[in-house]
Amino acid sequence: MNKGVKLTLKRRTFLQSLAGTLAAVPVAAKPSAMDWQAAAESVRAEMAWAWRNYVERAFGHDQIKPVSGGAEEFFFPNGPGLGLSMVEALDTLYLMGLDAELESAVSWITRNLRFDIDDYIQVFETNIRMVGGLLSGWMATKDKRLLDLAHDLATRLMPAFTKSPTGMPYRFVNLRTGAVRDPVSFPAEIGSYIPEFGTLGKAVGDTRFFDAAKAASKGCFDRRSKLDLIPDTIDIETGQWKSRRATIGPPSDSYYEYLWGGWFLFGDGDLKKWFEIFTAAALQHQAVRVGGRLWFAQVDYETGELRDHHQSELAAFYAGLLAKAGHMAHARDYLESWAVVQAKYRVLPEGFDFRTFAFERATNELRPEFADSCSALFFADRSDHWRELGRVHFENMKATSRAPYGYASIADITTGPMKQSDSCPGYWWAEQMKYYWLMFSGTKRFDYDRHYLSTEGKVLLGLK
Ligand code: DMJ
Repeated sequence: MNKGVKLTLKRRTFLQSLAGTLAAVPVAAKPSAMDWQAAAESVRAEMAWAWRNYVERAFGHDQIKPVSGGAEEFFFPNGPGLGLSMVEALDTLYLMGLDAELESAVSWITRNLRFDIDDYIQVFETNIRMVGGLLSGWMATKDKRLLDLAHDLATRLMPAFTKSPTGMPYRFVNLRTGAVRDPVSFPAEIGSYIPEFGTLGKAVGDTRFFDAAKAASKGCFDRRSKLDLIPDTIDIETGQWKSRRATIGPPSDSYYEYLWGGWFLFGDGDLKKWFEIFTAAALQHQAVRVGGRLWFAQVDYETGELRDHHQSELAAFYAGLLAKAGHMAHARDYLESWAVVQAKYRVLPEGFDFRTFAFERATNELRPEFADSCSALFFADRSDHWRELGRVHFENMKATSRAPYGYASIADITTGPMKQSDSCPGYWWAEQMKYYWLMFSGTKRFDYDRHYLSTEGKVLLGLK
């Protein structure tokens, strides 16, 4: 059994626990007509309902299929399942005071989750989802078995770094043998390790994790152009760029996020400098105004020439990153641009042309980035405006994505009703449900003044 959660439950009755999760911190700067506690309870009720469905129909599998009630795996299509959704959910359950659910998740994980698997796994996704989830789960419960699992898993990822001639990791590693494959990679997949590896390294007293993660990020930084831009594709064996397209969106996005994160968590001055250099370059060369609205375009990394007007939904995270780093004017402007898209379509399209708003992809994979930025701006200035945008996001998601057995991605946002697809990505459990809850609830279990959430929404600092 999970000692950490048991101890937590012993200290509090259920009612104390419930009261303790709500209405503790005055998060709004001024009074508001909105009943935020009711909004928070609605989020919590949806989480508890979705969790019950996952337990009944997909427990231990990576993901529930919310339309049919089946299950599917994310990492290894033919199994084994790694209980991804429950690893993703750990700290969200804790923050919501869903302690019995948390206890059952920890119990399954500690009994069943083992990583001695003779198969290749994607290093980036494994880190942000599984290593990060186990670490924040450990912080929430104090159950050292979760830390041990994170340690074992991250150790199995390490050959992706140590076998690379440049220090930038291979994309896939065999968990049992340490064999590596796929040398053509992307900044996000190369540089999204510092918060998890640094946190783990501190906990187990091993600096090799942080050092490998930082060296990987440096690999991209050192290859920047004279404009301080990097393209989005590279061969990590030769160190040669394989594209000229610089973007703050995918597949580069969390590279920038983690430079800031590494600085914030560990006070590493190099990471701060690299982040500031790249942010100045993005604001100078990629920021574009159309009708007064701010967007971030793709440009040639050496000339700065505009390449296209595509805006990926995933780029919405950048408003939050700008806010965290203190660029509030740009952060506000960029999130307001996204608010216009939300008002127009209810659910953000995966991709569109920012001049015309024409769809490039009319799907939405149950994306959290808009809610992520709403929460980041709300934490920064406590304005109800941002959490109201987040509340609308939540209500729209409820109206369009709620399926018989959980929350579903949208296959087509242009149909009425919107066409759902039979999939619920793991990040749904880690990201938007947590962002809504934190914005609306004022839970005592979170430090609203000093915290760090990873790119996958894992709280690596600030759980109380
Ligand atoms: C999440 O897995 C992470 O936020 C990642 O960095 C990119 N976006 C997805 C969800 O859209």
